Amino acid sequence: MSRVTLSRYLIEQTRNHDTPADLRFLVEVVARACKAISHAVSKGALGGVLGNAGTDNVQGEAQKKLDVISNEILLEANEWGGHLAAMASEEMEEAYQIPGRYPKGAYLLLFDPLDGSSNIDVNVSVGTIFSVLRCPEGTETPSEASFLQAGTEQVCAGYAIYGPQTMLVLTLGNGVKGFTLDREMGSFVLTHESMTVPESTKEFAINMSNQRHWETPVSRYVAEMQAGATGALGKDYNMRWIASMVADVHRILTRGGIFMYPRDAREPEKPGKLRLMYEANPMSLIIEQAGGAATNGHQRILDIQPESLHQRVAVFLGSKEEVERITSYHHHS
Ligand code: AHM
Ligand code: MG
Repeated sequence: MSRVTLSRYLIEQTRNHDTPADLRFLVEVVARACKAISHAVSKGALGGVLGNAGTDNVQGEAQKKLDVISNEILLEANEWGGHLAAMASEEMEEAYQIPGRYPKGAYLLLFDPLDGSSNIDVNVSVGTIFSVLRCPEGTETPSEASFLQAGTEQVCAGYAIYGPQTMLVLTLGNGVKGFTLDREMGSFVLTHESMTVPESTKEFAINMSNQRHWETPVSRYVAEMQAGATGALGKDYNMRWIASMVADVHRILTRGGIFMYPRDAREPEKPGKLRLMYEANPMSLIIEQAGGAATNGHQRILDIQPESLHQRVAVFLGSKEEVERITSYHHHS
């Protein structure tokens, strides 16, 4: 059987599911940028790309060289094609306007250029997460407000994972497809036709070192999982924490599980560590499209009305049964 490349898949999407041609082009350009990031990441010490850039981003986090390089690659790849009205990134405080010398398009692109970057120097999987929204009609110069749309408005979401293999995982709103990068050919090839999250699981992911800062529902739930087969949940659980959301989510899309980054009492004014618009929303759309669920403990993440570009949110996502359980614990505490 002939191989289905990303390009062919996207053309067939246009033909059979009315995916607009400019959205198709947008995804191709993002995928091309991800190939370039994959190449830079894979060079490691040989490319002189490891270590800190010596700067902080808008969240006050030290930027790695590869955070900055990945951000540049995505901006440069996407600014000239005429498919975007503006971009927003974890690494930039304000929206990035398309330079006046290029035409503007109908979409807004948001991304975390290199998620899990604390893992770069130790050679563990990292990734790029992206989300696509429509630019509100009649917007001359998109402002922060143009981006503040609920996750349900996303027309496309995806991530690239740079691990033993580089993969692109994508949803255009009709299921989740996985493409593996064929490095010799330089193309993404459809290898995972329909990625689904099993409804129940025996695996959880959370940073246990923050246990003393958790709220009651999370403490109760994790204690029940740790109690094992003789406890309230009646089964033995396994735990994994990669500290790279793309890698944790990728595992959940492959064999199920629940991922949690709860609200944290250390910084009460910040509801969680992860960012709503370019981490939680795209991952939630992918997880829901794969049959899983995603909430902030109280409501569906995709229903949250964003209030700012870099807003943080508590995240519980993965196998439906477990996400429903931890959400119900929040409702009854
Ligand atoms: P980043 O976007 O700065 O890399 O931060 C997000 C990452 C996620 O990939 C991961 O789930 C989390 O931070 C790990 O946090 P911690 O180091 O607190 O375990
Ligand atoms: Mg991130």
